[in-house]
Order: sequence, then C-alpha cells, then structure tokens
Amino acid sequence: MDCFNEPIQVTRPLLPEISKINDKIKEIWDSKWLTNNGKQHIELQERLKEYLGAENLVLFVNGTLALLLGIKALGLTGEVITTPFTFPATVTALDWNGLKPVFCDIGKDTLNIDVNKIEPLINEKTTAIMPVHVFGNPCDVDGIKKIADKYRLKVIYDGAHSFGSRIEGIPIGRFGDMTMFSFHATKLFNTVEGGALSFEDGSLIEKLNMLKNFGINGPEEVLLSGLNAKMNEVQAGIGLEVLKIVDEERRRRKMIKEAYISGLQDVRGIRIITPSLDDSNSFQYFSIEVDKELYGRSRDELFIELGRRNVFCRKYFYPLCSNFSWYEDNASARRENLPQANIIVDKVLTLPFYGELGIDSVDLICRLISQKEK
Ligand code: T4K
Repeated sequence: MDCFNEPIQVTRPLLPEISKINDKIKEIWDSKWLTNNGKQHIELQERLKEYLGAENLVLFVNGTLALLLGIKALGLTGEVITTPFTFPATVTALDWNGLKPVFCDIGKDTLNIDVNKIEPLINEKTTAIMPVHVFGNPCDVDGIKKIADKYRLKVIYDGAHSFGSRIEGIPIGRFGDMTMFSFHATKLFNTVEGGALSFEDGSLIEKLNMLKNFGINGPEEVLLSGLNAKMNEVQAGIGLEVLKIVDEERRRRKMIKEAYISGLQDVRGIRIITPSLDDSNSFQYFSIEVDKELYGRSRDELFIELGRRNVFCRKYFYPLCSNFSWYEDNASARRENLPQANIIVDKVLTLPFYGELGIDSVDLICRLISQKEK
C-alpha cells in the first residue's frame, strides 16, 4: 500500500535558519527593549508597508485582534454583511464589537461572498460589508465597491489568506477601507502569531495605535477604550528574517501547485478551487472540491482514506460560521438562506501545501487521490 512513513501535515511554518533567529534574539536582548513599538516593530512595519504596497499599515499581535480593532476604529454599528464560509475569527470579530453578522451566500467557483446576493440583505441598520478572500482567491472587489458606494457602506476585507497577492497588478490591501492580513505560523509569511491592517485613511493610524495600546494617548491620558494587541519585538524580529525568504517560498509553492494541478486536473469529480498560478493568488492554500457523484467517494471518505496513508488534510471551513449555536436566532444564518454554502462546506478539502513538501510527495498524494495507488 502506498503510504507516507511520516505524517504529512496540511502546512508547515516557514522557518529561517536558527542561527539568524539566534542573532536576532541576541540583538533584542542587548537592546533591553522587548515590546511597545521597539526597533524591530518599527522596521517590520516599514518593510511590510513597502512589500504589501500599503498606503498605511499598522501591526498587531495577531490577525483576529487586528480585525476586531479595525472594525472598532471604523466605528461600525448595527449589521455587517459577511460570509459564512470562513474561519471563526471573521465573525467573532463582529460579535465582540456588538455587531450583528448578516450572512450572505457564496459563489460556487471562488467560494467568496456572492456579490449578486448582497443587495437584498442591506437595510437601514447595515453599515459595512466584510468579505473574505477565501483561500487567497480574490473577491469581486469592483462589484463590492459599486454596492458599497451606492449604499455608503464601509468595506473591510478579511485578507488573512492574501499576503502579497495582487488584483490586476494592484496590491490586494489597497481595496476597500481596510484589509486585515494574518501572520500566524501557518501562513505564507509568519511572525509566529501576528497580523496587520492596511488602509487608505491616514487619520486612522493614531486611533489604531491607541486602540492596540489600552487607548493610551501619552503618560497621563487615556482617550479610548482599547485593548492590548501589540506585536512584540521577538515576533517582529522573527518576521524580519522570514520576510527575507518569503519570495523563495512563494517560488517553491508555485512549483508544488503546478505539480498538484497536473496530477489532479484530469481526475473526474475533483475540482481545483485555487487554480491561479499568477500573482492574483497568494499561494496560501491548495484546496479541492470533491463531487461524490462523479468521484465515487465523498470528501469525508477521502479525508479518512488520506489520513490512513499519513496525509493530514483539513476540512477548512467546516462547520459553516452560520451554523454556530449562538446564531440560532439570526434569520440570515438559516440553511435555506445559504444553499450554496451549505452544500459546498461538505465538499471542500485543503491538501498539504508548503514549500518543503517536495514534488515527489505531491505526486504520491495525487496518486492516492486519483485512486491509482497500489
Ligand atoms: N480570518 C481568517 C479567514 C482566517 O483563516 C484566520 C486564521 C483569521 C481570520 C485569524 O487570524 P489569526 O488570529 O490566526 O492571525 C489555523 C490557524 O491557527 C489560523 O491562523 C488560520 N486562520 C486557520 C485557517 O488555520 P488550525 O486550527 O487549523 O491550526 P492548527 O494548529 O491545527 O495548525 C494546522 C496545521 O499546521 C497543523 O496540523 C500542523 C501545522 N502546524 C501548525 C502550527 C501552529 C505546524 O506545523 N506548526 C505550527 O506551529 O488554525
């Protein structure tokens, strides 16, 4: 039986050589400055602003708190239209701001929010749209902008999966009022835990810096009800080293992706959800849709079978956020209002995807999926 000897995980963190990290830690130790806007933080913020082509960029301790405080800074109230097919953090960032998520169904190709279904959900309480560039597939940013302009809504993108990608050459963080990036260990670019907001309106910088630092506006003044969401110097220092190797990682992932595509494109009943090989996709995830009728096995059966062969995939994003128990009374969350999302959530599988995976491993995974394995 074809099988991996060691467990193959869905991803592995991008790790610089340990000697580089040791040097960085020594530099931080010698400086005796460990957090609160130190040298590493300032430098990483500047480098990432450049790398991501952001007008303004503020760092945070993780993507969830970046999103939560970004929403707070935009002063949203009432209802926010969002997608059910995402990681819990997208919608809990709304919950924690006292906002009501209004779930909009998704499109069956990209699995992003379906722009044609947004308008009927808008009412006098709606203040924003919060789409997610799921798996790094860019949303229909033009369609979303048209609706937002028409109803004067804010747009805040959850770009947790979209580090470094572009839409027709424009950096993805330049769309909408704000975009959140996640730098979690499992992301293409990581600071162990971390995140950032990219945004157009420079007047928000001061507010966000206060919100992530307890609302403090100087030694004797607290202006806002803030939190502690600062990225520390060790995170930022590691990030500076990871940033040096991220382009190489992207190149490797492109090769891995090409190998996956050639191994899976002719398998009946398997659709590649993240097919793009240009810079419109972030090379963050490689996800497929399994059609039981055509493929002969369900997503869950394939998941179990691959696990037996030591390949540990993920059912991102199962369960749908709209099916969380605390949205029981939220009418937009009802299954009949989200038909596409409720079908797709049982079909999607995210396969192992990271630079070190190696083409031979991809070939074996493809053979296992195409049932050609011995
Ligand atoms: N919005 C969206 C759309 C998101 O997807 C996320 C996070 C957020 C917002 C929030 O951003 P952050 O606050 O996280 O910055 C992982 C990540 O924890 C999470 O960041 C990510 N999305 C989500 C999609 O994936 P899990 O529960 O799958 O993580 P875990 O620990 O099971 O890791 C997955 C695999 O990665 C493991 O099987 C092995 C490997 N791994 C993981 C870690 C942590 C390693 O090899 N080394 C490691 O250190 O959530």
